[in-house]
Amino acid sequence: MQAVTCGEAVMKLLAAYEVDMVFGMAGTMTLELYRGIARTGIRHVQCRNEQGASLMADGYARATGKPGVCTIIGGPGVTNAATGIAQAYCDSQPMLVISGAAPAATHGKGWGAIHELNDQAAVTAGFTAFSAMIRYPDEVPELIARAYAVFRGSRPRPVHLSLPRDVLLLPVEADWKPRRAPFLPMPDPAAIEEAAQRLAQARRPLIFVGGGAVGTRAPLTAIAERIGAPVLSTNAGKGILPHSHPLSLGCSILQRPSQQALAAADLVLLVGSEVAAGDHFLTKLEISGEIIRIDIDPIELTSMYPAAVPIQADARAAMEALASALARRTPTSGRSEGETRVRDILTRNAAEMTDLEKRHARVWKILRPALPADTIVMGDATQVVYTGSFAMPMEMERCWYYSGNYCALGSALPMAIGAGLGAPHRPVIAVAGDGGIMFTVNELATAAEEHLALPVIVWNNDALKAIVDGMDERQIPRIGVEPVSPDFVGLAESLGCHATRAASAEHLARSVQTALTADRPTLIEVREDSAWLNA
Ligand SMILES: Cc1ncc(C[n+]2csc(CCOP(=O)(O)OP(=O)(O)O)c2C)c(N)n1
Ligand SMILES: [Mg+2]
Repeated sequence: MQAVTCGEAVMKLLAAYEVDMVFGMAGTMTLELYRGIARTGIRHVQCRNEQGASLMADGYARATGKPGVCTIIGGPGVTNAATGIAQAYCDSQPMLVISGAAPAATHGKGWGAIHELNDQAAVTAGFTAFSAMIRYPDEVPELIARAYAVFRGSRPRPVHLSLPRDVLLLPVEADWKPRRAPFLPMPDPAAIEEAAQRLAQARRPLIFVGGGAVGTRAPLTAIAERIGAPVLSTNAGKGILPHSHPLSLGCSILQRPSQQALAAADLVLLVGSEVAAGDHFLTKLEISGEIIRIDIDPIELTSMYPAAVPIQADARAAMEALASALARRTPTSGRSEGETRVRDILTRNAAEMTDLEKRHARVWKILRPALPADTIVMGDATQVVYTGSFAMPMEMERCWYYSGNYCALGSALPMAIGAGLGAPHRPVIAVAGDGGIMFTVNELATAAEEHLALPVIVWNNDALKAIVDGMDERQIPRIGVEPVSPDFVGLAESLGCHATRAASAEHLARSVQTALTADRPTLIEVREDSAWLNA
């Protein structure tokens, strides 16, 4: 075998793991990675800032189910990318960050090497499954195999490999090959029997599903219908049970009647969720009944919502086993009782909506019929998205993403770009506030360059409104929460996009539909004070 550089060998190995696209920003320290990108034919998407790269990789992972990959420089490349990596960590998304690093001999010396970052692996250790500084090329195949074991055989989370610029230049003669990832953990049959027994005996059961339960629709539906359990979801679990199902409470955990229903349930089946506060805005949800938890991560099973029946397993296998075990039992509670409870809770949820939430809901009511059912909606941390959690119905899973857990402003646009590139057959839209869009608005240039037919809704209330509301409520003077926004239409046009300001409900619907087939992204500004939103 003819020797290639370590940088090229890394990309060849990633291509063998079926990596077809990377999100990155080149630098002199990572040039050899780019030789590998060129030789393997992997598509390179050039971000405008590494924060965009990591968020695009996250969006790509969500849309494809495959790890999103970043190729970035060390030092500022890594610190810029930190936000997207940390978000993927919070939301259990697979991501492989391949970064450069200063030459190995300079590490820890403080010599002022270019892009010097003291103990770079430690910088990302807190928000990755593992972060390793590679010293010898021979370490690469094992560490990449370990990364894929995390992605495919456990709770997926980001992995960061730092490759010093001198290591990237070293010759590699061996032909590196992918290794098999472990199978997912299967549920203990005794635990499934105990869970089924308890569910059959429950009088007022409730099921709560998160992102880890994606892919469990069939057994979830069977279990819910068998025991008449209302099904509540987190943002990440939205659409696993279709919104139109008579037992679906959707993602309404922000609403008080749904919170009360959860508190009053005598047994809760909690699947694939850490029940993050970003989904309900409370310090802790009240749950008085016992909890049966299914989670791939054993740490979760003893967390702040401890399980009476802790089942460590792949959610799909566990739910299928549970559905079969329940089919052999006669449940205490029936389907019609559950459906009556759901109707009652949804009615009370609707009655408690504020005027502002009704205005937000109107936006979603216009958007829903304008968007195909399989549209991926990437939501930023804006009030219209918080309301969308419960007001935007989803019939399919993996279509609604709001990362309330890490809650980083600016995530929606790059995530939408990554999703659009990863799943070109799927419609994708981004929704961000006037504050949030400014964090990553530069990536409109990336989307334009990639000719993405991406509608980008900017919900403009001339404020960091969520914080304004908090200050007003606590009678704190409004400091630093009413930034002057640019002319969004002019800004987007200068970055190579179409742009418009919605002038009516019909105009908004039409603009979104046109944008979904356009030759470039379209920024659509929607002003909160639009008179037509009052209707
Ligand atoms: C990176 C980051 N910085 C600060 C915050 C705190 N924060 C949460 S919501 C918010 C206001 C966002 O304003 P905008 O995007 O206009 O949405 P709105 O609340 O007005 O709907 C801020 C500053 C955050 N979530 N993320
Ligand atoms: Mg705002």
